[in-house]
Amino acid sequence: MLIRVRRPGDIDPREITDEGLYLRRREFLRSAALAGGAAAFAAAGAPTASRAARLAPGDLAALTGLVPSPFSTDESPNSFEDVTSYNNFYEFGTDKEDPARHAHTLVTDPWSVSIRGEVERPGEIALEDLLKPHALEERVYRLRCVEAWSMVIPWVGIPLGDILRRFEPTSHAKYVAFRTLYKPSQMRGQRRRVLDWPYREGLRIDEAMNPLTILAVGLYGRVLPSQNGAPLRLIVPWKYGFKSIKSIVSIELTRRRPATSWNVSAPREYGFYANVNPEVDHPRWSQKRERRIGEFRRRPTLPFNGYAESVADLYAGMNLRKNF
Ligand SMILES: Nc1nc2c(c(=O)[nH]1)N[C@H]1C(S)=C(S)[C@@H](COP(=O)(O)O)O[C@H]1N2
Ligand SMILES: [Mo]
Repeated sequence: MLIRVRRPGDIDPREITDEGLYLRRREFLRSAALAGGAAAFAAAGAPTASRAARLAPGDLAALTGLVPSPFSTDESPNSFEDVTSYNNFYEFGTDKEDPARHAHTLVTDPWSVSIRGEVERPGEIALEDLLKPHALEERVYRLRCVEAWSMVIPWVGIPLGDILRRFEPTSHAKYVAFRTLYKPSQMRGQRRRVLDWPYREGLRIDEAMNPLTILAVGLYGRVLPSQNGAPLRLIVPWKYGFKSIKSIVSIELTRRRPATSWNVSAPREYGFYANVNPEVDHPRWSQKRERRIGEFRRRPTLPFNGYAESVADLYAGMNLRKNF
C-alpha cells in the first residue's frame, strides 16, 4: 500500500475536491499493474525526504524576443508556483508534488530529437538546431486534465507544423508518434511499471499541423522547468492534458495510428483522440465540469476546451463518443 505522507500545514484546499478522482486513477493503475504480475509495487520503498526548495522564475534562463499570439486567451494565467508545483509527470512519481521534488535529476543539456519515418529528411537533430530557424511565440492556453482540473499557462513555443515541414513529410505520413526519454537512472518513476515506459503519444497528421499545436520550450518567458517536461514538450490545448507529452526525444511520422501510453493502459478510459468533451464522461467520473486550480467553484468544461472554432472541423462526420 502506498502511503501518502504530508507535512502538517501541507494540505492545500484546492487539492481536496479532486483528490478523490486522482487517487482513484492511481488505484486503478495499481490494481492493473498488480494484475499484470508486476512485482514493481512490492518494491516501493519508504518515501524519500522531500526537497523543499521552491523553484523561482529567476532560477531559469530567460527567453527573449517572444512574439505574442492571437491564439492566446486573455484569462489570467495560474501563478508560476501553481504551474510548477502541481504536475503530472509519472516518470518522477504519481503524486502531484513528485515532479517538482524529483525532476531536478533530469539532464536536459545536451538534448537531441530523432525525427524519422515518413519524412524525406530524417535525422537526429540537436535541440538548438531544431529551434534555430524559428521565432518563439508566447501562447497562453487553457490546460484541461482528464482528472477534471485545469490551469491557464503562458507557454513559449513553436508551431509543430512549422517544425515538421522542415523534414518534408511524405504523402504517406498520416500520424505523428512521440516518445519521452527513457532513462530510469534520471527518471526515478520509471523504475516502477506504473505505465509501459517510455511514455508515448500520438496525433493525426492534420491535428499535428493545426496552428494551435505547439512544441513548447518554455513558460512564463523562461526555459521549461524540468517538472513541466523540459526541454521540449508537446501542447495540444483542445485535448486532455495527457496528450501533451513531455521531454520528447523521438518524433516519428507513420502510416498507421501509433500506440499511446494511456490508451494502452486503459483503453476504455483514455481514448486516442482524447478531445476535451463535456458530453462524454470518463467511465469513473463526469467531465461536465472542472476545477480551475486556485478557484473554489467548479466551472463548466467547454467542448474542445474552448477551442472548437479552430478545431471542430477536424472531426466533421466523426462519432465523438466512439472516437473519444
Ligand atoms: N512524459 C509524460 N508526459 C506527460 C505526463 C506524464 O506523466 N509523462 N502527464 C500528462 C498529463 S496527465 C498532464 S495533465 C500534463 C501536465 O502538464 P504540466 O505538469 O506541465 O501541467 O502532462 C502530460 N504529459
Ligand atoms: Mo492529465
